[in-house]
Amino acid sequence: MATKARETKQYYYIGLFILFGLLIAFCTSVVNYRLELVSIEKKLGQQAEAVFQNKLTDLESYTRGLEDIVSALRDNGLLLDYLKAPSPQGYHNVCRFFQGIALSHEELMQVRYLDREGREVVRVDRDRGSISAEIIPEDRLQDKGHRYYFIESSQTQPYGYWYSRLDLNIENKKIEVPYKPVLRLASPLYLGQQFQGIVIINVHVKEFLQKFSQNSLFDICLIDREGYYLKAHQDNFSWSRYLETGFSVYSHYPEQAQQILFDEQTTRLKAYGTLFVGSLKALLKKDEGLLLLHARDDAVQSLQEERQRAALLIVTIILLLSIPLALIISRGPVKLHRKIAEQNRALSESMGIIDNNVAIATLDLEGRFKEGSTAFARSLGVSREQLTGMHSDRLRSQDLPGAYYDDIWASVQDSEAWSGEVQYSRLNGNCYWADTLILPQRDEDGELSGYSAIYQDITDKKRIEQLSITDVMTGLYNRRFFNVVIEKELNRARRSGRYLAFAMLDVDYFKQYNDHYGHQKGDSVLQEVAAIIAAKVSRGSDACFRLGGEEFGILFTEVDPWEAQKFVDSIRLAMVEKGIEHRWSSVSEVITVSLGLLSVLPDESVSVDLVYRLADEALYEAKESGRNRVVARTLDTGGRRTG
Ligand code: GH3
Ligand code: MG
Ligand code: MG
Repeated sequence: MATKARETKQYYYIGLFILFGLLIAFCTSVVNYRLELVSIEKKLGQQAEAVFQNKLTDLESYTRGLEDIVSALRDNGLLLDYLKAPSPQGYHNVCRFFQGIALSHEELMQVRYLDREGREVVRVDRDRGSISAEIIPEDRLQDKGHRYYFIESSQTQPYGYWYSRLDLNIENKKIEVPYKPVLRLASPLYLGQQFQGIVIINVHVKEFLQKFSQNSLFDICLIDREGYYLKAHQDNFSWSRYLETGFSVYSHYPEQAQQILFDEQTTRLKAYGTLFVGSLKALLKKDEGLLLLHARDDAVQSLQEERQRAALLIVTIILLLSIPLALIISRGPVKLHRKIAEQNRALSESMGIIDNNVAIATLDLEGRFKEGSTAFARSLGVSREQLTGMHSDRLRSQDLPGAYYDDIWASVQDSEAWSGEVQYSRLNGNCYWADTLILPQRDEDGELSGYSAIYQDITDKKRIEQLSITDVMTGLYNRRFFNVVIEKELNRARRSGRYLAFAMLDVDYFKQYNDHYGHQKGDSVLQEVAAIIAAKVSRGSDACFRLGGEEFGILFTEVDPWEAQKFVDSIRLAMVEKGIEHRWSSVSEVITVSLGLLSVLPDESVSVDLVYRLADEALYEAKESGRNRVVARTLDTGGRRTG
């Protein structure tokens, strides 16, 4: 049973430690998760920045490639020769060169040279992906002098480049379907200081934009400065300005739109939660567009999952660590617990032994029992519950004066501890003697708060003691006890300066009584005599003894020898009054007694023997002078004897 309990306790501690580990793991995971959430945004920001820079590079190298094409057309010798000295052969050569260039780049839709008035001079058209490029014959060449691209590009500085807006190709004043996103790039041509015309290419940018807007982490959109989509990751949003679909940052990001469009744009990305915005101003010359990078939900989720997996891993590691750790750590408390349990058991065993065998009790300041041991309750014949709250005065013996107990309490309150043999009365009236130790109890401030008492039952000892000092036949104290008491009383009288009175009593003609009435009747006479003496001697300080045979002793303190004599004589008279027939007595019809009394005011010189002898002499005199009388003597400290 005990082993099982111990094991349970061990599991309890192990469980507790694991729980503790779990709690820590949980807390760190929560903290970690919170931190990770912040770092997800941070990480997204970093990735967006990287993607953005990549895209800028892509765009830059793309436009540089286009510029290279334009510069190759503009600066080539065939065109310059033709302009300096026009000839049909020169024109043909230029056309073939332009055709060659057009065929060399898939995305070129149109390659032209316009003269200073804006008339098309050389024009090569090519359908995207087609293996042929058509040189447009002179009769189909048009005048583009009024078109915005000619006007704007012709005003560009020499060797500079002009970019058109990014828009959809229009064929016969209608947006060509399928949509063809087109970018025009032109450069003016000078001979010396003389403006000659422009070289212009139409680039089909669909494929480039397709690639440009692709990314695994972000949905990438290009918008113009009004917030309309140029190229969106979802095709139906694209070209919203031209198709008038109404899609814009206002419809997709109503809360951030204002900020996105009107915040000052720098080359760095700006974050709006999981949306990042960067400016393409430096590259898209005409379209001061913005690049939107919106973190894809699946990308964010996979980042979060990655974090969750990390958190889970931490929890698992902590758990795995905490189990063996818990096992190791819990050993200490388990051992400690066992030790404490063992000691508790030993202690409660001891307490049980004490409770059952030692009579102890605590009392309040009024003398009421607060608590008492089983042994104490048992010795009083009550239950522990009955004892609690009971006043200790209920244990006072009726045979003793109240002052006897009051004195004890007075000295307990005066001193640190009190001990002594005390006679109590059990609740059923039986006598209970206890060697009593009373200790005051003090509270934290040192104030008296009550008492604790230890009682050792000495009733039996007292009974034996009583027996050893009692005369069996008469119930009075015996001669042996007289010897002890007289010594003490003599000392006490020496200290107090009060008279000690000692009377010796002897039955008159008792031999005759025995002879005629029988020994048994003689015994009962002696018992009667004892009863009469005992009834007279009732004060606590007085005592009477059977000194031997039909001789009795009475010890009492009396201030006045005359009073002492009167008292002793009252005993003699009580004996006569008792009227026990004694026809063989020479002094009376009834039993009479003679008494010798000594009242002594003793000093050191007065011995027990002297007291005894003088009292005996007085008794002898009482006998000699006729019996049934008292002869009194007084001895004061000077040793004077008076009759
Ligand atoms: P006196 O008046 O001089 O004292 O004469 P007395 O006969 O009383 O004196 P004595 O000393 O000669 O006799 C004492 C008698 O007391 C002797 C004895 O038989 C009797 N006696 C002593 N002890 C006991 C006792 O315990 N029981 C009985 N029944 N008699 C006792
Ligand atoms: Mg005698
Ligand atoms: Mg006698």
